[in-house]
Amino acid sequence: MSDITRDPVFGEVARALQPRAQLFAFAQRPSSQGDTVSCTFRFHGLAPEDRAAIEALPGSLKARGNGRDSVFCRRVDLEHEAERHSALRSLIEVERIIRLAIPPPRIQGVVNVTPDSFSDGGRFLDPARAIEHGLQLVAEGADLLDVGGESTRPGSEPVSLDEELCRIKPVVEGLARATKVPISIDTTKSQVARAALDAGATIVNDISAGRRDPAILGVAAAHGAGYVAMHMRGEPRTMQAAPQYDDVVTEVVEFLRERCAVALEAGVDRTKLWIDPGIGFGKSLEHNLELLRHLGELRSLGLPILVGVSRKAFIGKITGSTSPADQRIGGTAAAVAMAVLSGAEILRVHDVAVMREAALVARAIGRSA
Ligand code: HH2
Repeated sequence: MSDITRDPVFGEVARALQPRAQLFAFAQRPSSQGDTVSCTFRFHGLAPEDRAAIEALPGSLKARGNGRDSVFCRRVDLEHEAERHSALRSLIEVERIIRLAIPPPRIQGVVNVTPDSFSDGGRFLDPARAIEHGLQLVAEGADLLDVGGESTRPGSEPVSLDEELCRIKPVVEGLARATKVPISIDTTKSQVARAALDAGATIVNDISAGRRDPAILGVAAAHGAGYVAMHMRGEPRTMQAAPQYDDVVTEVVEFLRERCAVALEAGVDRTKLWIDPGIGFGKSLEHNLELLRHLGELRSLGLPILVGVSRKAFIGKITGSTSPADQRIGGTAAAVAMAVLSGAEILRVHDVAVMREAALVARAIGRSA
């Protein structure tokens, strides 16, 4: 077995296909006519029309698949110049199809109505200031707003129901009156979700994926609301105490698969269901990087991917900077751009104008004409 990225002919194309495609075999077999190589790519979450387009390519890769993943393989006689060229041409075409499938990014602006959020705690606790801030994010290009009344930063203490209701209700009401941009409510409590949906929110963003208060799923379903299921290991208060995984990517995918099945069972509309790997929620630096590197694997669930990297601690760990969290703008932009290229569709951010720019440029570079 040799590494295709080192092959002079296929290497460049194979590198360009990653991270949206995963090469998992490039076997070389000697034959009487010369060396025959067999290259195999696996693509996650390809839309049926993209898969059909790849299968229809002339002299193309043969496809097999298990319904979620599409596997393409092709045997090439390295001595045979024409065959080498046709294999390369089909890989280039595959790359074009994959790139065209990068979804347009949507920017979700964060409105934290809390005294203790990790990067902007206390700045928007006053409802009028929170509404003003939300409208400023809309002016900067936010496609949706995420209102939250409970900090979930590592080590944070839970907030009482009354306190959370009191924080978010006037803000959701005020924003829903003032803007047509959809509003999500960032909560794990069914009563808070219901109050926010009654006040004009249309999406429930639940970092516990329905485990803290299972009734939240029924509330989202009854309102015909959108629902974000996020992965978290443990609880915010303790989640960063030495999180352990055997294989973080597979475990997150399996967790989300299971929680989405529960949400659908409770009546949540599949077309309004989103998934989120939960960057920073019960994950070490290496776990976060591994998830961002292999974000494409979440596409196997066939649902839009939301990613929240904005200003998070892993960025400070990488840069070694001791500056306050709200200055992690360059690192956030880099992570947003990479997430877009890996297929993230909704980017949850604090700095809307800058991250919208980063996301749009990343997509334009990622797509080939
Ligand atoms: N991150 C935070 C809060 N809610 N929701 C989703 N779906 N995904 C995330 O990554 C996510 C989230 C943490 O960020 P922030 O709201 O700014 O901080 P705090 O929890 O301290 O209020």
